[in-house]
Amino acid sequence: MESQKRLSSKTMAFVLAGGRGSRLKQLTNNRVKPAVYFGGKTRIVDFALSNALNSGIRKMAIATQYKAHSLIRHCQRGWSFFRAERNEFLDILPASQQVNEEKWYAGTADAVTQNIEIIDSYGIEYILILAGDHIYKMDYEVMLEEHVSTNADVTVGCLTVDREEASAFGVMAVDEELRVTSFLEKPADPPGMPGDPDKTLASMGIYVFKWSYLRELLLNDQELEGSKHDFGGDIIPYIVKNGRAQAHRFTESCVKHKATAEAYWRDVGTVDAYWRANIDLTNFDPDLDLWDKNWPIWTYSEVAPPAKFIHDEENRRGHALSSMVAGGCIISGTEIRNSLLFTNVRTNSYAQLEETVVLPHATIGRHAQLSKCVVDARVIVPEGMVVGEDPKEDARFFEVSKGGVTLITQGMVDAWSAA
Ligand code: ADQ
Ligand code: ADP
Repeated sequence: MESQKRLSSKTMAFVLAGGRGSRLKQLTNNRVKPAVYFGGKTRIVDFALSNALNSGIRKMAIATQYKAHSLIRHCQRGWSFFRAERNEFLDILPASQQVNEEKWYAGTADAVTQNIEIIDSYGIEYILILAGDHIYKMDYEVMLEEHVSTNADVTVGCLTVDREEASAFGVMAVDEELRVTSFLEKPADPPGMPGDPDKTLASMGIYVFKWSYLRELLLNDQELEGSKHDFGGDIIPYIVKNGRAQAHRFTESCVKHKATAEAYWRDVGTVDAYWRANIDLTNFDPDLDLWDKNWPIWTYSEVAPPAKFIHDEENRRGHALSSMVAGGCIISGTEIRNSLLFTNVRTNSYAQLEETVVLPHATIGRHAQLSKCVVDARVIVPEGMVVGEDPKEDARFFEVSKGGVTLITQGMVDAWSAA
């Protein structure tokens, strides 16, 4: 019977993946933020896509714009298992000047508007707008059910954040029934919550709409003078004033591995937050459980043999303590602590890694010592390079964050070598 069908089967997930993520500095020089590696095997976008898949959604599209090659290649390799004959798919929608030859995607809403005809052809009833750049596990079916039962025009996913961080978010006030009564996009001085002045209710940037409703609104928005065609800046505030916007609390739908775990959601938009979230995975009991068989994070992963740890010829032990080491790595005579190594990393004798994230295919030379670093993919760290002991010296060549994390790219290493 149609009425008993899960709502996810009538829904498409539309993933916004066009924004660069410039606060990740040189990590997004050549790839957009959703394509940045996270967690040893996966990329950031895999979390939103896996949530959609695990929630039962089988129709997905990704809108891309900035430096999309790495993201498109990843999706083609890792997310191509949908079956067209069952009307399942993941469509990649590059900004291709669909409606107007002078126009790329202006704002996030415009990324949907420019694909209206394509979305019409999917025959869906609901559309779930997602951002491709957050790390979290969430069952979207719960949010869809709330959307339908409250009869809202839009349902906005929300969570509480510290008031001092809230100016990076859409900030809202709600009544007892969670109806949104005001919405301010990135206010300079965000209001606190009633009864909890140090916290603010923030939008996660994810929204559910009935497609027919959003479609009309988008066409209307095209005509509105002054609109930047942005969900957070224009569309949501418009509905709060002229329609019915409901808030959905993330704590109701987040997928936890145990009752006492935190409701985990991270933006990982800065080098500090990115480093912290990766290194936290090496904790004894991390809040983000990548081992949960009931909510797997799907990805494309290179075929590689198991990680190998070797004594070198001078009897130097290659070992990793409280760390995660992906397949294809060869740890030869290196001491590794509280670090995360992605696929196919090579490390050499007398090198030491401490609280360091090493992206795929990087090489760590002999006697190199890295502490609190993020090493970009394919970087060759030369013999004897020491980073993390003298922040002032490090800042001459490398990108040192406010929190004291050093980002190392090949260009920076070349400058260091030339000096
Ligand atoms: P931001 O994340 O700052 O705020 P934005 O920069 O528009 O908003 O990015 C949202 C998503 O859209 C990202 O995944 C980005 O990659 C993508 N994107 C940006 N421009 C795009 C374009 N032109 N085409 C396609 N994709 C694009 C939003 C909301 C806030 C909310 C936060 C939560 O606006 O209200 O609080 O998300 O992080
Ligand atoms: P990924 O992010 O998939 O690991 P890489 O780190 O190899 O990919 O590169 C990031 C992006 O930059 C990719 O889209 C790649 O094609 C592109 N790229 C890498 N090297 C060059 C280059 N020399 N010239 C132009 N584009 C490049």
